[in-house]
Amino acid sequence: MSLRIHVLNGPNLNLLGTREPGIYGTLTLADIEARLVARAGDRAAILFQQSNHEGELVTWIQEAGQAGEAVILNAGAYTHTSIALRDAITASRCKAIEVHLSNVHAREPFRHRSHLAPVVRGVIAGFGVLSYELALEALLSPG
Ligand code: CA2
Repeated sequence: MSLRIHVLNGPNLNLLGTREPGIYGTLTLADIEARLVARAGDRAAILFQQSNHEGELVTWIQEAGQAGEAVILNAGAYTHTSIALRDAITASRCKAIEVHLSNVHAREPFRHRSHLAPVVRGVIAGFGVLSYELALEALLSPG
């Protein structure tokens, strides 16, 4: 299996499945990883990580970009605040898709702005774990 896809998760997503099920559902991050690994099958290796630290996410994006490998990125609240993550995507020429479990546009106004959206391939939001799976399919689609 030669294709490697990094799935990077930002702050507080380690709490998934334990709180706020009305917004984020009942699946844990480990459940999401298992769904992606199963869906990818032998089409790609899924490298799944979570960090509460902005700089660690920057480093992982740089590493993926330098390796020419794609990223599915749920940057959590950093989506709405982080110029550093945006610069990392741009500078490393990382092929990234931004995903969100919730429909951020149906929520508070501060969640409507993404610093990442202008520099990623696309944005998928509002479909729970399916947001990640749709991003995976987009990366695996030819053309
Ligand atoms: O909908 C998404 O995936 C978000 O990226 C989730 C972030 C939020 O800041 C974004 O606006 C949208 C929050 C992740 C925190 O996840 C929690 C999970 C369980 C309990 C509390 C927080």
